[in-house]
Amino acid sequence: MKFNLRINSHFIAIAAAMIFQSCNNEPVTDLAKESIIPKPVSVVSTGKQFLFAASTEILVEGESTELIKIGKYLSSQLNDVTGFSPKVESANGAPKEGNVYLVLGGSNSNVGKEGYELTIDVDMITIRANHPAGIYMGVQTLLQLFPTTQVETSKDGYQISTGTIIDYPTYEWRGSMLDVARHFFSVDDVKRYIDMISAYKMNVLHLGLSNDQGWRIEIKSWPNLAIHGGSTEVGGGKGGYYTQEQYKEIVAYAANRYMTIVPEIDLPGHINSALASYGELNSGIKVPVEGQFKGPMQTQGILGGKQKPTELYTGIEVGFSTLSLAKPSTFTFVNDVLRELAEITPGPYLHIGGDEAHVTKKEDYIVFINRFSEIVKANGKQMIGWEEIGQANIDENAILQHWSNEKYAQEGASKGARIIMSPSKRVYLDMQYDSTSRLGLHWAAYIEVDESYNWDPASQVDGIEHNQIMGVEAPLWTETIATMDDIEYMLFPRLIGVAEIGWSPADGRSWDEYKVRLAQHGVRMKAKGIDFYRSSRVPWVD
Ligand code: TNX
Repeated sequence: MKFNLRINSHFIAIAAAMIFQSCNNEPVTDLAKESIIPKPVSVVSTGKQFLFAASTEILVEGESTELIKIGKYLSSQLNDVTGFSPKVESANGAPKEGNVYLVLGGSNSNVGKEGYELTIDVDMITIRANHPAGIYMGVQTLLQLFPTTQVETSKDGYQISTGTIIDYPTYEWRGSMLDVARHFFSVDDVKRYIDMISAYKMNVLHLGLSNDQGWRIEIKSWPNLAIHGGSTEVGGGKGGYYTQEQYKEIVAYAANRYMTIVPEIDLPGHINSALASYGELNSGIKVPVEGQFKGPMQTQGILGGKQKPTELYTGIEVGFSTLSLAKPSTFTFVNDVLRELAEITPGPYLHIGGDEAHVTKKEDYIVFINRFSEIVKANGKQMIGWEEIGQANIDENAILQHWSNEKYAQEGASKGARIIMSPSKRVYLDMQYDSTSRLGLHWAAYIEVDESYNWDPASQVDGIEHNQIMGVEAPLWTETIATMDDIEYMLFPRLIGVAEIGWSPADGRSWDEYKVRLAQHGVRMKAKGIDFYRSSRVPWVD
């Protein structure tokens, strides 16, 4: 009796939702027509519908606490868009009909660590993966099959088109970098950043934790780095830094979203915030007065033969500062900083910067990078550096991030390093969209939305092929970016395209097809309060 009642209420709800859908202009009944980004590897539609109703639960296989955690995340995300509060519990044997089922194991082995199979039948939605990360990625896809806001008439439920999606990433590294040194951003801002990029299946957040203008991470053995070196930012604002506890909170937040935090301390250049904090690191440098390179230069760091800290720097132009091989304190400092950073970073990577060391002699630069590489290794991590590290004695243990000079990238690749693609003309999200953009720089290019989408990592640099490329990363340098709204405007919608480049197969990708899917995501961004750039090249639907 009870069973019948359930079936009946399920049936009535389906009928009601069908009436609703037929009044609606364009109901999607074909799973293959959904605007999923990144585009899945394969979508097969079966033309029916699953009703996601107020009674729908999220069931997980067995007693896995990790699956329960992902289930609770899914439930809270669905609560935002449906108003329902799906219960999350163990399926306790075979899952009951009408529910969402999360299950580990038994999926297609092709899908690897982050892939998944999402099967939507009339009776059940199943996400199956080899690893919890894959379940999480499948959840992101499922969320895109729901509307973005609650529709009054859909209180009876939401129709989800049936079919099967088999999906997995092309590249293991799909990331973004946030420069918190030029302008500081709070822990809550970083968490929002993580959520925004994770919705598009990105799995790396690289944090630029130091630069000439600011030092943003507490180092207990050198406390003045954060206290003094973190006390300002570009333009002279108050800056800030993360305590180690706050940094761990960011790392844990990202880990819950299957995202790795990659911390960067920029060495041996871009180091004024440290030189301003500790006189003993100085051998005397010429610093532009008030940050203006065209104006007078002032010698700092040495006064009357005595080592002095430099002034804090709040300008934009860089390339004037360096650590000194001759100073005994230099490697004590580097060892302490990288050791403390490694201790609070569970991920396998430390990024040592290595870019634009214009006032470091080339022979010194090579000695520096070789030493950093040993120190990173001694701390159990793998070294990442910007492409200039290709000049040093690196090998297949190093990872090189290409941004501008293909020669350095090719040199590093020929030594066996793996490559992260961040070509500045395509994915530097601090570049203006066009000459009228209210924010951003344009030294590399103006980058409209189609230009950041229309390229392929595997054919970007001659001689660097697919199997040497770890993936893609879109940096957001923040010289001109000071608020969360600024971040959102520069990131969106370009970041969505970069996420697709990292995840979806290059074959069959085209801007003309992609822009139509992207257009549907305008509503999604709006619903999440993302202040995005409404490019005229995208046929937005609202
Ligand atoms: C170059 S890219 C830099 C950054 C700047 C950026 C501005 C790189 C490795 N160095 O220090 O913030 O340009 O677009």
